[in-house]
Amino acid sequence: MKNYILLVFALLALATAAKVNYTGHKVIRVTPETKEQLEFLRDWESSSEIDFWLLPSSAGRFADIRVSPETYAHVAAKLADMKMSHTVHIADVGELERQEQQNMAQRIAMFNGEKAIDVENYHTYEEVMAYLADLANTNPLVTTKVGGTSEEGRDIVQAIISSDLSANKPVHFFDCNIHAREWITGATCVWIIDQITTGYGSDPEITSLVDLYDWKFVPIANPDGYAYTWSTDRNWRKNRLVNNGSTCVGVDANRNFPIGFAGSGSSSDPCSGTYHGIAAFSEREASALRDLIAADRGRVKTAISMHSYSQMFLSPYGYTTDLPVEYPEMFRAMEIAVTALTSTYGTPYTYGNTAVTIYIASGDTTDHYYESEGVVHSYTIELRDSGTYGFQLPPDQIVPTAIETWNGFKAMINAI
Ligand code: 0X9
Ligand code: ZN
Repeated sequence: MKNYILLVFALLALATAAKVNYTGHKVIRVTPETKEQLEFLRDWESSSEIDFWLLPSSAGRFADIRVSPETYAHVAAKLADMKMSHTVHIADVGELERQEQQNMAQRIAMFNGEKAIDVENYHTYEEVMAYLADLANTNPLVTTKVGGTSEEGRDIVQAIISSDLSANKPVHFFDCNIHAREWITGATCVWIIDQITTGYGSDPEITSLVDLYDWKFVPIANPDGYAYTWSTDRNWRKNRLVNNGSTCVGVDANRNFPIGFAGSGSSSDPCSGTYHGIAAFSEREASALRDLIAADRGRVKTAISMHSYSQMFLSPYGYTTDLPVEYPEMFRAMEIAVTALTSTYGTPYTYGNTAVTIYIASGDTTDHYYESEGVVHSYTIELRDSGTYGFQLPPDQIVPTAIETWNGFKAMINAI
């Protein structure tokens, strides 16, 4: 018995030791004021392992950078060289992660088992998959479809909610958590799935939304990256591809789509957080989403990619500042969504064309859904918050985030 306890402790110690320790890591905020400073930050992001939590966007708008105790002095000196000052925005990322663990444990303790899973909490890949499998087994509205398999062998699963699959209704398509650390995105998708499936037949609004449309969600579009954020590195963004000829791991699947592939706002350096991969659709996550949305070609009414953080509603294009011909219609839809979202709890959102509102981002989902699949209402939403907690958004914000987001989507869908 004693040996067994020792073994458990040894394993626990090993597991903790194997986890990236963010104690003392800071998130610093820096605002480029000139074109040169902006270009410097963008080049730096695409040619290094420096972890940008918020990518540099435009002059006058801040970027967030995570720095370790070892790299802080070097980063600060480089910024000072470029005549940029910074503020410490998060003093200790490790402390945030500890709080997150504590908050999650508290919520588990509070869970009363009324629902299949505690949709008010964050969950592992396995838990989310078990939840979807259970829904498919018990709820006649729900089926699941495997869009592909990750490098490490995990299924990329789409949950389909339909009251009549043979009717080929218009589709609302969502991809969530393509960026591994953006936990609120998968949690919001799971909460919306729960709302729709439990509300059908009792909530008249939801009943009519299911009678009119098919609803399709990929709650964890990047399973390997997501699993890695639980096991090893809470702040991992990309997938877990072992890149040939580099010691750096991972491709940003949200730069691996063909529209503007390898263009500005994506990196050819495997060490960068925005590495685009060797070719468009080289990544299993990207080809899975390609195939899933192509299966519904001609009937996808809205396609929404869920990201965090920064509270923005963004339309194509990401790869060029040119505006799509339908931009006035997109703008109208975003305005309706954001008005409904913000009127829920007052959470402020900005919205508009991606390349203009934030930054040029080439080869992403939203441009592919619009340009290749012809989905006019194709958007990226950046959920809460605006940087207080960043990716470690406390679990007590899951439900309010999901409620406001869902209100925004419903208002938009009813208006287009
Ligand atoms: O850069 C990204 O991939 C997204 N932001 S994030 O901080 N979550 O990484 C934004 C992509 C926006 N692209 C389009 N709307 N086309
Ligand atoms: Zn993202």
